[in-house]
Amino acid sequence: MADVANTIRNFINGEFVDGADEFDDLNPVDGSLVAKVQAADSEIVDRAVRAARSVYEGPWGSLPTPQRVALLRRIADRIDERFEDFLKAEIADTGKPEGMARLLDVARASANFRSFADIIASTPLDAFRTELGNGDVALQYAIRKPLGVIGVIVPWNLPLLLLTWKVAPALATGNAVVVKPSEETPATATLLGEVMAEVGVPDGVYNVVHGYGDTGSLITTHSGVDGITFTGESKTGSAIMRAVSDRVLPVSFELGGKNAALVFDDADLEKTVAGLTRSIFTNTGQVCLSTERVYIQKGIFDEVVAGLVENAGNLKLGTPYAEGTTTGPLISQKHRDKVLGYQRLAESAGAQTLIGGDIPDMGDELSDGSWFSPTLWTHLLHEDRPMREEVFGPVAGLIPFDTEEEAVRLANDTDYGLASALWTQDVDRVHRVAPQMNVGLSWVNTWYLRDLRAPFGGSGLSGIGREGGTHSFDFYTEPVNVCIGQS
Ligand code: 6OD
Repeated sequence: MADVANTIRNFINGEFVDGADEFDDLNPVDGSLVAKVQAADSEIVDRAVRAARSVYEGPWGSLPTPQRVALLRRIADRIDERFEDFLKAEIADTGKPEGMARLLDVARASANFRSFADIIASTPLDAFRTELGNGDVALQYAIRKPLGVIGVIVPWNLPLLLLTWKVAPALATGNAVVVKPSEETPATATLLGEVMAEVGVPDGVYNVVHGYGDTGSLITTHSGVDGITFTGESKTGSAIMRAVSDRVLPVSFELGGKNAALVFDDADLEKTVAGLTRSIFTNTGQVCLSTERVYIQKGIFDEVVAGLVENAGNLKLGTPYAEGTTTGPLISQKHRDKVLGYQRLAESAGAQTLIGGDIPDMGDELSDGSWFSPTLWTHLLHEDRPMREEVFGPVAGLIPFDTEEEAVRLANDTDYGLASALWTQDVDRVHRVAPQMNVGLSWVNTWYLRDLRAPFGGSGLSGIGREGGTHSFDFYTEPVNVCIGQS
């Protein structure tokens, strides 16, 4: 098994490249050093973009689809062969429980490549036979050209999963990419560079540059980049939009969420409480889809709250490989301070903290980790900041409601629009309420159930565009409609 490298380098044109500067990659479990990371400066980003453009304009952009499909499948197979390397690297960077990283993060990396290989191999062209009034006909068909060089900027919560979710469709459609992983989680994007080289992806198709937000800006302002796909904070999405506005570049954004769950009094309470627990606390609440607002119909409020408190109390905070660990640390002490700030805000707004709200004592060895206890609040108002702003931690506010109309109004009264979950057994209610939710993902009696062919994304501050299946191709390609008349 390859060790997690002590030095993480940029990957440009098929080679690992030192940076101008270096920064520390820390393990959030105990604050220990995972690696020194070589940061890219403008010269290195420029090399990456030039390498991508050169291979895109060379053979890669016009490689026949079956050859790209074969390469994508080889990438997927090689990720599976190096599964344990990816697992180890992802866990060192994020501190997440091994079971979760195994089942979700790394498994989804190869699934993303396989899925987009299947989809591009089987996606038909749009074609129309147009009948003209004079008896002539025309044939129209739209070919999809790659955008060219795509900047891929991805976050730290599901680093490999979200990276491959974007790189797979980008490569499937013939683009070359310049990736910037989060400074918190640089390892797996770099390992993927090794895989690309091992399976014969042409040099320059996949490039990785490391650094903080200023490195991201070097990508978004580079004149050789043709589009930006980004997952992360809404305010960074706004900054990227400003950066690309002069060139009117296409963007695909999946941003924050302040996702609501609506629990109706006809719900199956056992399944609902289990589902809510998952949707609030999975990945220590660091998923853009996490539920942070729970509206519960008054008649069942106390029972649901009691169930949630019991489940939260049964979560086991611990190190990634320890038996029974369900919940890891937050990504960094800086992020932990932000979550703690919302706890203070909630307290000053009159919240009752039913459980958690503090930094747990994890013992001396883990005292430099970024731990935060699973937390539930009641007695907040819908208007209070902790109920309106994304916290991105293991927290949720629980609020009672009377009527369906009130619940829908409260859920939709937000600047975000990513995901919601209804918990009810009334099918008529499902048909009535699910489409009323102003979100891209309206779950019913489930949460984070994904089919990679389905459209994924949100509206408002939650983003622009949808990725998933052929929806991804709407961003990663530019259609050219060919119209053939009669000669
Ligand atoms: O599962 C996915 O494909 C996906 N895009 C998840 C996004 C999670 C955001 O934190």
